[in-house]
Amino acid sequence: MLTRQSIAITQWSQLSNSERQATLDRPEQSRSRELKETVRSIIERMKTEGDAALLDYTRQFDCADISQLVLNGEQKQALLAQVSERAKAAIDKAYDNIRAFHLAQTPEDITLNTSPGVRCTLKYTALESVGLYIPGGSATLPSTALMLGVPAQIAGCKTRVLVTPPNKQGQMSPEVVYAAEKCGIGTLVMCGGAQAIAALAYGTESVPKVDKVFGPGNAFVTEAKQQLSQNDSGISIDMPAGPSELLVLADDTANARFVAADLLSQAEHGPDSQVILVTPSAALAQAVQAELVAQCNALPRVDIARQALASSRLIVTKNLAEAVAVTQSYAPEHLAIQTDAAAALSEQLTTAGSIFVGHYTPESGGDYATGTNHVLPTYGYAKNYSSLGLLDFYRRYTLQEVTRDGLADLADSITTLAEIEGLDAHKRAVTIRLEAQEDNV
Ligand code: HSO
Ligand code: ZN
Repeated sequence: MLTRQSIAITQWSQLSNSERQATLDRPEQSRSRELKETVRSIIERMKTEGDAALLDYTRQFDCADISQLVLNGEQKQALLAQVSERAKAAIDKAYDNIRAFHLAQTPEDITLNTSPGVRCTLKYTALESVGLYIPGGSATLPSTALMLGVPAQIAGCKTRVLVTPPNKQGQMSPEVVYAAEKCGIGTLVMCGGAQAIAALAYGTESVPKVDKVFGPGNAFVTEAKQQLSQNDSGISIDMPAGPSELLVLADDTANARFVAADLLSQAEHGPDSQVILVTPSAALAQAVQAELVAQCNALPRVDIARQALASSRLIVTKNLAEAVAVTQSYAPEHLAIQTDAAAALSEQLTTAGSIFVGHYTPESGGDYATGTNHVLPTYGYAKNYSSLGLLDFYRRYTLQEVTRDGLADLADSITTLAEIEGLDAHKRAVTIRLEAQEDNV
């Protein structure tokens, strides 16, 4: 049972600076030495034992006794046959919107002459092979398969591997398979946890090695992504991940029932999710507090939501400007603005993974179907990381082409800088060319 006492209302003006800091601190992430050591040993074993270790870990951690990791055509068809028409229509609609929004992000190469005879080009090339991690656990997430699969498909990454833990019966979610098929993902693998990330990073007999790993996951997955992106495997990762967060910035025009429903939609993700209301209206804070109790106790996932609400906050500020400042410094993964003139206010709010503008824009809209990506920076990383987009599936590189006249024009700059840096061979690479007869090239 959730009671009003379990969700405190905080008056921002009554807090000292250190109390303010503590109020906005994220809950400690469990990155204990023990967890790091467990992940390190899983990675070590995966590196040498491949599929055998992967099957063994799947038995141990997912309680699924499977003998084959990669779905074959027959298995895919059998799972697809279980997807209802209603589920297909929902996934189709979400797919279309996500595709449209990500297609519009297609990058364009740039070529220009920086000076006469000196031509520079910036090119984008799709990553060759990508691994897409879809968490299992308490919810199956076909929406995450779309968020990762659609941009990988548009970019044209040749090898696209989806990994997700099987249920205890050794099955993959039929809806995840349907979403993956729409995105043309060639390889679907039943494995999860740190062992799945290691399989993608090193490759196994049945899992292709990839260049970059995407997707959210639990503490083991996050730690494995971290370790593998720093060791000899050569993979990169999308972003550091943490528990889901929502901050609602609202004034007295907000509907307390809508606000509470939004806060609960993130709270139900996990006990470590964090949800925050920041408002200059004390009356709204009280109404939301009462609504949270009423709505939470009616949810099937009440136990999870209740635990998340215990570390969540309802903050009352002295005015809207202070509410904006609190929001900017917290840098939430999701920010919902439920105020008068929300669109105008959004111009002042930049440090968030994704912003939901106005009373009729629920956060769950972006989780599923508006078209924006739901893989977003958490834990304050919205200050320096971007929300996932099409560009994350490319890498950029540059070209330059210089004519003899162009080189003559650049010569002083290059040779002088080479002298300053004491790098004579650099200087000679220029002078040797300019001294040569043109027909000696
Ligand atoms: N809110 C989650 C994404 C999600 N919600 C998936 C429902 N399904 C993190 O952005
Ligand atoms: Zn969500």
